[in-house]
Amino acid sequence: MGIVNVTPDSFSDGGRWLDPELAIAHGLELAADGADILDVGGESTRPGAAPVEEGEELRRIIPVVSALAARSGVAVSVDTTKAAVAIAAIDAGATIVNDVSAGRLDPRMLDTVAARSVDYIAMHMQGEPRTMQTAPHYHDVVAEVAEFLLDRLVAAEAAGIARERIMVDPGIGFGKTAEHNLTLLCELPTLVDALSDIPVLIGASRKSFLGSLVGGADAAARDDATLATTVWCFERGATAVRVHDVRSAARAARLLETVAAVTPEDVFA
Ligand code: PMM
Repeated sequence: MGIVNVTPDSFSDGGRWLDPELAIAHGLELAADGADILDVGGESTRPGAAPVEEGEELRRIIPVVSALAARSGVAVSVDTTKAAVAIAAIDAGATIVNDVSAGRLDPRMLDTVAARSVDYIAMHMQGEPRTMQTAPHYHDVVAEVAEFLLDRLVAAEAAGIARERIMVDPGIGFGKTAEHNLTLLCELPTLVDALSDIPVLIGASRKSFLGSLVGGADAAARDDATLATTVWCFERGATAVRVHDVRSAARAARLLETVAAVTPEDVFA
């Protein structure tokens, strides 16, 4: 999943793609780089971010969703917590709703997704973006995140969203310390097991805990650490990763598939 942030304030690329034409060109490049999904968002969820009003969110993303749905040749997801924005994006061609609130911020979200028969990504977040990094606290972060996601799965299915349309995400960086993020990655197989057959998406790309682990003050310098994380996640049961640098992630995914499919004798014959 390639990230197309049409925001002035996302943490690593805020403002770069605010002009719709630039965002569209960027999305097309990510598709050419090997993205299977383009995730278009108009509201930053970085820690401390202010909420964006619905009209402004629509103004930012709809031209981008419609152009990418028509021209990219890959699926478009809309990164929003608002049912009205999801509806407009679906009408513009999006086929996936990526909801960082897992249906808790807008009571109409789950029904909307069910009625439109699109795919749904439910993410874990402790608190809300404005305050989530103030004092995140867990007794057992892996068990609590798994329990939350299983609860939201029940709610989504109760609303009428088919199970095979649902993907879940532990929400790296959303109400979590660096230690919580690292624990979720270390124990990814436990999380994947607890979620049985539900595909897991991981969004660690350029997040600040990677900088604190490997150094690299600016967000783009975290791409190397992101790539290592991508390989780790794919090897430990993740189905998808949400990344800024699609080219390297897609190459790594291809390599992993090739290595998994052959024996050394095949390679050196
Ligand atoms: N992270 C961000 C935004 N949306 N959606 C999902 N499903 N998972 C994430 O980890 C996630 C997300 C924040 O990162 P950005 O500012 O780079 O988009």
